[in-house]
Amino acid sequence: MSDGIPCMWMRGGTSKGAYFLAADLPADPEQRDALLLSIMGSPDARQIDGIGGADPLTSKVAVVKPSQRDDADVDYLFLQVFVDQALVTDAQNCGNILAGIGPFAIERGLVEAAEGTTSVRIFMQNTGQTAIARVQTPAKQVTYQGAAKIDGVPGTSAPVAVQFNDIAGSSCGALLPTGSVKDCIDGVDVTLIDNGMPVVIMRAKDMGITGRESREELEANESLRHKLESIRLQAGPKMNLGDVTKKSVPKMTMITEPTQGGAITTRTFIPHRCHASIGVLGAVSVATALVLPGSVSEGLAEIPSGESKSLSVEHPIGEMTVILTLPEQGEVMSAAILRTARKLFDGAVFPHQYQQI
Ligand code: NQM
Repeated sequence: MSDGIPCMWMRGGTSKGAYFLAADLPADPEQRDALLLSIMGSPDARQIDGIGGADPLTSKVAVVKPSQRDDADVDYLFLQVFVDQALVTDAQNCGNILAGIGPFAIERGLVEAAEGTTSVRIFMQNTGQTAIARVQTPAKQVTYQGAAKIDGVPGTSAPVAVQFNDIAGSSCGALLPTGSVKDCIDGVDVTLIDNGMPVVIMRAKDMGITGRESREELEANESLRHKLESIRLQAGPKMNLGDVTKKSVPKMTMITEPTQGGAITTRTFIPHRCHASIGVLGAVSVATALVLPGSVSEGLAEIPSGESKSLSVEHPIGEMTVILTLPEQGEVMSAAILRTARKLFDGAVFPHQYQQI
């Protein structure tokens, strides 16, 4: 402990987190979670005594190890460390932190770099599915420099293309866990969907907002937050997620017509803070709902034609493009997104003390 714990601090997409090798953390989940709370500085709204950034989007952890599976190179476990509660949850996946897994695995010697581009097959332990990340490795070294731009991150970086196959029902067991494309909770029409992330989708106007408000404006809207939480707590069991009181799923996305030439405009609570943009797998689930006849997006979304659909999901600070391939009507076979990642710091982290949870 006096030497600290090896840790790489990385930006993955529009999130930031601590990346660890599984071998460097306690194997016992309770001890591990207590250690991670201490490392991040939780529970404390400012996370002042830890490395967390006082926001759910910067209080994230990736635990990585070599995979024993034939279809994967590494296993990735995502852990959300709550900021102001002594809670660590593995009940959700994270597609943004996922963007840093390929570079991290190569840098730590778990995957050998190829000349040019290295494909890293990642088993996502949280949901039991795999993703393929394509990492730029000129001269067999990871590079973070490049021309790719994603909204929510200033400047440009090397692209990390991430492809997901077969992520429907990742946490809920089915793409539409209630068997229906539209349900009604508290008098509000909802589409309950899971294509990589459990999401409750509602029309913004049904929630009494325009859907174009800023993150700050929405977070200040107490009555909206109350309505969202009531719907979320009822949606959890319907989505086979059980009691979601202490879980960070399902995500709550309110939609309205696109304003920047995209497919839809979104505002998402994750679930108690409003997302600065939108999560990766959250966006994949929302994009998927857009192509399902009868979902709450009907009449709002702009859908391009063709088998491979590029769907721009607008969010408070730009957009995220999701490419869906639908070989058969209504059946989404694969999803792909473009992300970037960057190593920010590599060293050792010194937890203050283990906290009891
Ligand atoms: O949906 C935030 C993020 C995420 C999750 C959240 C994510 C995803 O932006 O795959 O990336 O929804 O809690 O990192």
